[in-house]
Amino acid sequence: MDVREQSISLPEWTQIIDEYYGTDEPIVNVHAGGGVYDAIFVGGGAAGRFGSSYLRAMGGRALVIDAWPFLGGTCPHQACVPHHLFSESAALLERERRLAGQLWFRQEGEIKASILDLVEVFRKGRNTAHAFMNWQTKDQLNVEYVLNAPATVVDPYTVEVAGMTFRTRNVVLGIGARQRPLQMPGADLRGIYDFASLVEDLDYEPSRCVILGGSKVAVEYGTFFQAAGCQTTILTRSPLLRTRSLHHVDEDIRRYVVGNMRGSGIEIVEGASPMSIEGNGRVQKVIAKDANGRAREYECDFVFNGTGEMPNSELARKWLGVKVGASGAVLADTRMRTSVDNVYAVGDLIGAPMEMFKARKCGMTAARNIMGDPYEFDFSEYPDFLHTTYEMTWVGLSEDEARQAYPNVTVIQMPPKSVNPADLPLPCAEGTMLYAFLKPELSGLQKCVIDGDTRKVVGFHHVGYGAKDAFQYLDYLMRRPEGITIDEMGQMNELFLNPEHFIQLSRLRAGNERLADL
Ligand code: COM
Repeated sequence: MDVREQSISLPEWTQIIDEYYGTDEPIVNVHAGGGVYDAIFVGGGAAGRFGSSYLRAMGGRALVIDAWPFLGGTCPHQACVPHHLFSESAALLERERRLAGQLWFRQEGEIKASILDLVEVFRKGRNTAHAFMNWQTKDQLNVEYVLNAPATVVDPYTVEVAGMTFRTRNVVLGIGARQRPLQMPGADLRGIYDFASLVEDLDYEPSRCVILGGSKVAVEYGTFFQAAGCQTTILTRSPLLRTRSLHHVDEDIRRYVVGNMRGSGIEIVEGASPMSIEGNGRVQKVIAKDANGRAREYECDFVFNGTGEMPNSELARKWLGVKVGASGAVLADTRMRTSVDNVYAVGDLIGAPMEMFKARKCGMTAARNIMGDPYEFDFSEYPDFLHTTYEMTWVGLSEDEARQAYPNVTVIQMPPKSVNPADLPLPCAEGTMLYAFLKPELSGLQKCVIDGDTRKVVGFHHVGYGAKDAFQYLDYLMRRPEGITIDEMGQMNELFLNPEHFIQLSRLRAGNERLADL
């Protein structure tokens, strides 16, 4: 289908995507007249979409190719968007359960949700986001694309797709990552899912779940399954939320959150080594060694693989011979250049962190460099979040990390360390007001870590709801060369009540010449 000269509405795009999904009919949005592109982006996920748009904005000519009939990649199709739908549902369900029988809340026994129904709601709705991305990229951003057709990169200057050959000055590879498969007896049984196959293939209502792994995905999906009423066990080797990539998670925050996950009924088995999955065609149990080496059995009708993702580097290597690191990620420098001239790699393909901000900014970085602007992107530090029933958000150093780095560390914390959370309804923040009045110990936890000598904030940590937004800007303020001091925080104008009380708490201490904990 040639869409170049057509004006296609959003509902029409939704219909086209529905009809083309699973076919091999390409959707072609290519300007007439041929010519050479500045860059061909292979992969139309976040990195490809933002990279191509940026390149276009800088006056370049970009073509995006994707095997799916839509742009946006796994985020709206299988990853971030369903995860947020499920996590939001988990928070609502958990609130109902924790407050059951009070005010208008139903009795505990009545609270149950169908995982399958919610998956179906997502499947039905996801094409509207896909439609928007196709429409916006063509009609607003004026970027060319060929969709619903896999690309073949012949060399850094030639890409073939759907029987057409395109010439380019550069190739940008953004072909993503996929779930790492389980390697153990029984891994081929029915009833084993991951974040992608859950939304593609689930066709029954799970009632007993075992999660393998302790990744963010394991925690987030485990929380959702439990909240929906599906008894869940997480089998993890490392202590939960103590994997290497989560080193900035503060220990007080971790204990609070993991304690609450246990309080919601999730069984968390740390130090576990899964050995096999057993069943008769379908999963029936997982066998795992516990921390003492004893084999234990966990009955289930649903296994969720949360062991992490691996970059799709095989094709990149086969097409162009780009160098790949030990983790399987394509090696790219801070300008997204690979080992092969005029070949860039972006997004999940270059490894961790497999986060949206990194994907989009990698695409933008490649575009800037291709267009002659030698921009470098360092993503070694960044604000981060994950969902348990709560939203956890953090940026900068944990208290322990700060104490290793600075001799005088001051902490502002709510509730304060010396107070039993059950005795105090604070932080009583936006998003946790009902908890504050009905179950004070669930009102959240906030911590601000300060280098007492320079008075600069070196870490913010939050458990509650709605703080992600603030953390995007706190990250910027904290990471400026001049940083941000507690005194400057205390000068800011808060919109009271808010999800994170850092401004007003800072103001209480900012006047002190010698800082003290709060
Ligand atoms: C986000 C996809 S859902 S993209 O980054 O806007 O392309």
